[in-house]
Amino acid sequence: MNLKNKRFLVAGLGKSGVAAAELLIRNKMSVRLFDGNENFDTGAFYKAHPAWKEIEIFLGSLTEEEMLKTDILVLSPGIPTDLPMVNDMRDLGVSIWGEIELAYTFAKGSVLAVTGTNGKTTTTALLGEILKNYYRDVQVVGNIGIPFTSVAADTSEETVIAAEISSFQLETIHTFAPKITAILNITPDHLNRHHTMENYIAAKESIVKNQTADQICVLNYEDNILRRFGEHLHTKAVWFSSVRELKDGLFLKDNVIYAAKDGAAEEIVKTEELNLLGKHNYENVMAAAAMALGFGVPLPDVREVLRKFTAVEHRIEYVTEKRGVRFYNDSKATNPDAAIQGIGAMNRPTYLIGGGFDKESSYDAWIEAFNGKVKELVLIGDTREKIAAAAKKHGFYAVTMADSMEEAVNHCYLHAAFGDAVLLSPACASFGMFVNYEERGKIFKKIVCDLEE
Ligand code: UMA
Repeated sequence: MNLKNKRFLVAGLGKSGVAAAELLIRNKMSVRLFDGNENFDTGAFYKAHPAWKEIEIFLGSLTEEEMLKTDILVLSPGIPTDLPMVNDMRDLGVSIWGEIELAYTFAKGSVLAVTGTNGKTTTTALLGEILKNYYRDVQVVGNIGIPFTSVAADTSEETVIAAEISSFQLETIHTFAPKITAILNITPDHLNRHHTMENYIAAKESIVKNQTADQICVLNYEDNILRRFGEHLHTKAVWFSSVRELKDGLFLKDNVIYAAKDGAAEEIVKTEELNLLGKHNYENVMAAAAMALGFGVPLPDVREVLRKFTAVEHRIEYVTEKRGVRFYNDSKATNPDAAIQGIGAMNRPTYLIGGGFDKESSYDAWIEAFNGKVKELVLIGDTREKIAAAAKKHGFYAVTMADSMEEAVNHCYLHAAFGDAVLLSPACASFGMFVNYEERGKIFKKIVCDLEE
């Protein structure tokens, strides 16, 4: 598409919007900015971007006249695609692009893209490390926290890009065509945004839509949704399984991860050689390895990085041990399914800190997964009553309410015995109490580190 005379409006002035605007400005495009927050501090924004003084910023809403001055609306991932303003602009013939689509249009090189409900950050980070160990020019971008647009202008045909792509970002792709994709798992999440599970699944599965028949999509054989999806896939499915031996694909058996081709299996790595814990992490390892191998990284080079890689911050991250109590930060568990993996990875009696912003999730499966491991559930945030009621329903009564993270951590430390674990694995978003899950995790770690020995 010739973008020469297109007029862009970038909506959302967080990380993605700023990076998208920067890319457009660098390419001398016509750009205006918008944020739905009427109280957005434009003074501070212009101060942080002195060269953008001439660029108009609209706040709160847009008149039809302003909408008509736009050819392409670049949406930040956090902005729902069915907002009245977005619908109106679509009806007026404005193209709706996500920040990922914009980045892809300007970027060169090969994209390897990871999506899924849980595990995408670990898998993308690991894939990025494997690629960096083998290729000269590698970028790791996307939902992991680095907008794709922030690196797009620095890419060349040789650049290899590992991209973590969320369902929000997939809703607004058009030509985005990764060479290799992976969908790790699909379980209910973000239903407040996507409204139905069908919409959420469709968003995730659309990651393959521009792939060609000879390109690879890595899929989890043990995920029922993905198994069905893989049967009708127009690209090549490469399966991984943490449960059964596969004739073709990657699998975990007797604590060893293998890669199999036509029934002949070759060892990739033993789980004891990894610095990652839990079955879900072995699945992440298999997905990252399958993507790298599929892209052409030789097995010994993949293996070398697998043995070195350590956990991603906020994902079942070991913090410290105090008086024999081990603390783990799993703040990234922003939904019940991720939190099920968090508690699943614990091998000690656990004080579990949960709760936060309500994404209309059901907490039943999470509570069922406690499996006798949880000594006490300490709840914070808006969802605490709802979770407590679900716990009661499942016969789990050891529930305590806390008004802050500090109160929750102190309570756990006071009651935990030598050999116990304290796990922050909220099963909820951080919104309302913290800026994001990273801040929640950092505050948790700071409180833990400040505890008296
Ligand atoms: N805004 C509006 N209207 C709205 C909603 C938001 O104008 O209806 C404005 C806000 O006022 C704010 C800006 O949009 O000024 C924020 O934009 P954003 O929410 O898209 O956040 P970014 O800072 O651009 O971060 C986004 C991703 N955020 C979301 O998807 C919510 C980050 O993922 C990502 O790391 C970053 O782009 C870089 O690519 C975070 C996330 O929570 C980690 N992702 C979800 C998840 O992992 O579960 C999908």
